[in-house]
Amino acid sequence: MKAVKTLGQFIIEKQADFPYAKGELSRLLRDIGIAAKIVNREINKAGLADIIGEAGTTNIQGEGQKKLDVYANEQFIAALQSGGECCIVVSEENDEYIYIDSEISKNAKYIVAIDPLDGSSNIDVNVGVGTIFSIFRRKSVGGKATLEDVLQNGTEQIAAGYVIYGSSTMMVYTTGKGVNGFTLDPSIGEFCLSYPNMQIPADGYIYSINEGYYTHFPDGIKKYIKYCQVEDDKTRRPYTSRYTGSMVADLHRSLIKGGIFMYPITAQAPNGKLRLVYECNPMAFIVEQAGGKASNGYERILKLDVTELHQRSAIMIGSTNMVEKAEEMLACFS
Ligand code: AHM
Ligand code: MG
Repeated sequence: MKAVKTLGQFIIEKQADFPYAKGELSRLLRDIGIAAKIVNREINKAGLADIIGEAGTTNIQGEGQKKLDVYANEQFIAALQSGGECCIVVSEENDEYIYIDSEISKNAKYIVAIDPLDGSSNIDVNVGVGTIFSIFRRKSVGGKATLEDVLQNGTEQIAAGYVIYGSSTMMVYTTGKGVNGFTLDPSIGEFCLSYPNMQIPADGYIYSINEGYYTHFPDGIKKYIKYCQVEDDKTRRPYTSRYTGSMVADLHRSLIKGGIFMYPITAQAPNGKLRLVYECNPMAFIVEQAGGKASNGYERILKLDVTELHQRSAIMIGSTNMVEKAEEMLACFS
């Protein structure tokens, strides 16, 4: 019988990949895993506990927050605060960065960016949602970590991952040495290694974009959508279209089956909708580590300058050949 490998065991084993590691990153990842289990428990009983619906507050982007957004945000921040490895948390749900000022965190060198509940418009209808996280090492030495420590490019990430609360709950993460996926076994309350060394197929046959905004897309994107829909046996077109409204779910599918996820600029969102720090960079790191590609249509996502906490970016991400084809079509119009 094959032994189950838990997330905790795997993290400890992988610490050997970083010869000078003192276990801090491992502890940080473990803390995120624990918070994810707690959030998962609440999500699973959302309808029962009457915690779905609007929280009555708005986040910095002026979007209504769901109660579970607030709950997940508090839970992850609390886990990071009490773990002692993190000096700053930045969250999609908070206007400013949160400096962790406690005795156990005084030597903490990690910064965590988090989208605590991505795709939260799906909660009311019981469709998959997710958590996305990104981890950096602080650059400054001594004194308090600052905003400059937070505004690092995607290439500086030392780990990133997501949790998908779907038909089963999974945590997928990378520390820059490949991507591994763990499925939560509710009977033992542990994430267990289920997708070792995930590789995204270079070609895919599923495209994922909110086509409701079609008339507002740049011409290159319209051309690519038409390309996906044209019949061609050799390239197995027309492709299938799938869009859940949850980037984590749409990208998780692409990671496993191959595909492209796109959120381009639109007339309403001239810089794109998704956030570079909390959504695009961590997902780009994971997908690149799995052998895929992520760009804003012109440049590699991970190379984009990060100048603001809540900066937005267009994104096309997934199977390399699909992303390159979409880039090629955008280039026709620039
Ligand atoms: P959120 O972080 O506020 O939930 O927004 C991000 C989500 C993504 O998961 C998803 O891909 C996108 O917003 C959907 O937006 P739209 O409804 O405009 O297609
Ligand atoms: Mg989000």
